[in-house]
Amino acid sequence: APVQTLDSSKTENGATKPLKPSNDSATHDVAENYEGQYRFAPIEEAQVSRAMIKRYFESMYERAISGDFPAHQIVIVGAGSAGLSCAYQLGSTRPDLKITIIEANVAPGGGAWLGGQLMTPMIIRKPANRFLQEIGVPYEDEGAYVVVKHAALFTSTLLSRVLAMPNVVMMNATAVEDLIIHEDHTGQQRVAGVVTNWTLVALNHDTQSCMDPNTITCPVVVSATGHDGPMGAFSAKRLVSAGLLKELGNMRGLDMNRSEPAIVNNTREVAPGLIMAGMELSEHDGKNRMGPTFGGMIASGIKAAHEALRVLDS
Ligand code: AHZ
Repeated sequence: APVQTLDSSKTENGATKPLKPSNDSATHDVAENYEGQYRFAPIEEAQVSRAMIKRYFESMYERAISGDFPAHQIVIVGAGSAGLSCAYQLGSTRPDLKITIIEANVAPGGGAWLGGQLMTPMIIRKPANRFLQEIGVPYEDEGAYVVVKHAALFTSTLLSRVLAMPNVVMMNATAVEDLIIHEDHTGQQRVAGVVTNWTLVALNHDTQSCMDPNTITCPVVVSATGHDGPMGAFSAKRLVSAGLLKELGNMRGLDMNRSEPAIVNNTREVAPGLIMAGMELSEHDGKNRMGPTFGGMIASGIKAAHEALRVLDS
């Protein structure tokens, strides 16, 4: 029998046949065609291994260093709503830059897979809804704010837009466990990249002998690691222990009206070479939290992209 590949699910004009509920005739067609004769193209196990290894390690090799213009690199730490919004803004406006996202979790998205209290609708205050229009996420308009029917629709759309950009690389399941801090000729300390390890390794430093990390050098790092938690507020805490920040401001209580503009307006270069965005700033500066409303995260991510470009181009 002829080998059937997924291509045989194409119609005569080349379009993919949609999978519809089983009582639909199109599904019966597919089921009948594949009944007992569905075949995959042949493959060797080593091909699968090599296809992944080659691309992953080539990408690690290429991203280890920033490179000369036009290959400048910006590293974003944390793929929550703030980090991903920053990546979108940078990746779409500056295709000449290498944008590298390091995310500690297996699943990128941070806290943006749900609205609040594990409920699904996501609230975004105006005018940040313009970003939804730009990336193509539908919403219900409620006047001062809009509602996306499921937070996962926002996060999955933003992720797909970001990851489709040829200049973006994301390494998830990878933790930033330190910052590279260089001293310039005037004695000023400057963040010059990140120190990474597989997250599973980073979580096991206490149970094994020394497991040294890896590095990525770049002129600008954007840190968007969220508020304090097992991994969060990473750079803010490291700035304190490295002597670049006297003490953590510590996140303050919930006040939606104060917190969202405060986070956006204070998104900035908090130490030479380090831009901070999103809820990590609440720990750095001692600002209020906003709870389940995400416009501030989007706008902070976009502002972080502008700040990163300002530093890069200065
Ligand atoms: O896994 C973390 C998450 O995906 C990741 N991260 C943290 N530390 C890291 C490290 N290396 C690599 N050392 C790290 N990745 O950073 C991401 C942070 O996402 P988030 O959703 O927690 O933060 P955000 O600032 O993008 O969004 C905050 C959303 C919140 S919290 C809040 C409140 O508590 O009141 N309100 C809002 C809207």
